[in-house]
Amino acid sequence: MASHMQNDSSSASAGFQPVFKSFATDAIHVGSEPEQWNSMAVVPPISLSTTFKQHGPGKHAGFEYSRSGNPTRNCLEKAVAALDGAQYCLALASGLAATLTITHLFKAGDGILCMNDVYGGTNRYFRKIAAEVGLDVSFADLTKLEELKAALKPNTKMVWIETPTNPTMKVVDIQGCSDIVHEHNKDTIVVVDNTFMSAYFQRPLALGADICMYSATKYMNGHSDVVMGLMSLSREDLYERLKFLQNALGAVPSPFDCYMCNRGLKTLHLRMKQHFKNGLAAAQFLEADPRVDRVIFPGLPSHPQHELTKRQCTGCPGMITFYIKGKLEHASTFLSNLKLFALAESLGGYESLAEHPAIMTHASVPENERKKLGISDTLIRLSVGLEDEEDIIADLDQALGAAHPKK
Ligand code: P1T
Repeated sequence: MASHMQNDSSSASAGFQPVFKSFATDAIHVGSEPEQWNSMAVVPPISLSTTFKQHGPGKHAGFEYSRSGNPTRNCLEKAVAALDGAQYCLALASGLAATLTITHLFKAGDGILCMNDVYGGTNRYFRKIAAEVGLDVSFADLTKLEELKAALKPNTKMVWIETPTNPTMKVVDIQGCSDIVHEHNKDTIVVVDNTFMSAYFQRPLALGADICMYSATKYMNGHSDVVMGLMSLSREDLYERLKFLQNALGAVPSPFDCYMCNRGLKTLHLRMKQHFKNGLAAAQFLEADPRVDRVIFPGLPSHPQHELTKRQCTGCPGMITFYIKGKLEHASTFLSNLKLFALAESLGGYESLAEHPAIMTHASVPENERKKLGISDTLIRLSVGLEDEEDIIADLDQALGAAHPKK
């Protein structure tokens, strides 16, 4: 792996894998080559045309109709493929559109094994839609490789990993899982939802996964102004089938959104380094605070899979989950009193956000499941943004003060 990487001297990333070689250069240049346009535009134009003139029937210059292919989408897909160390990338209309497009690879009776803690909408899609059209959906704690081994069945066609998980920040061993799954059946695909880590901190394909997918709505775009999904892969047969599905299902993003996301990628490396720095500072502050029960941040030595995180990632994003001391009313008071953090769903933008998973993003997960996973009334999720570290910590401090006033 070392030959693909270069060193990063920042102290936050000490002990983690070195950053991927030429990441920033690729983010800025791959797919944006001026020579592809007659105008030699340095910034890729937004190609809004839905259709493309043909020289003769079936004789086109690479594009026919904007659902099947679009020049601005092409630029984005090339850039993301490079950042994931992949041959190919496909952009979809949302993270969930990417999930459903991938799931359309399968038919009734095929098995899908999913990590038990995943984004609430992913859980809802597999349980309420995929299962109801006849897919055999099951869930297991994939942090335990023995549990994965026991859960694989002869009909298992896809294993769905999210790491770190949303919202309880469990870290799954991608290489360990991929080896077991491919040994069980080399045709069973391993998909990693890489939304939390982004391409900057984790390369699932290099760790044996078949598809790396994202809600690009989060860190990849990074500015909370685009809803989009992405998937990267290197297997040509899978790519051909997924490209067919991208067009045939039609859940594609607009050229404007592709332009925006590609623009966001140009600063991914800078943003992620700062998210890590601010996230670590906030996590350390919370961990030392007596008004907090427990902090879950894979960049802290107290995280149960901190060593694994250092082995498989180049750093950590600004995602922190913590349990506030007390009951639901303490969590509510904390969230209602934040001033710099906005109380809102989503994550991965430049601005700090906070939310209550049990009531907000994971309300669609059945209550007994939420209990088992630890998504309790006192669990709070933070997406630490790029504001000044002191201001972030001061806001957390004053909101904790509101929830637990000094007697
Ligand atoms: O929202 P959309 O772009 O469709 O992506 C869905 C999705 C997929 N995977 C992960 C890990 C996610 O976090 C999400 C969306 N999550 C939120 C909206 C949230 O607040 O957690």
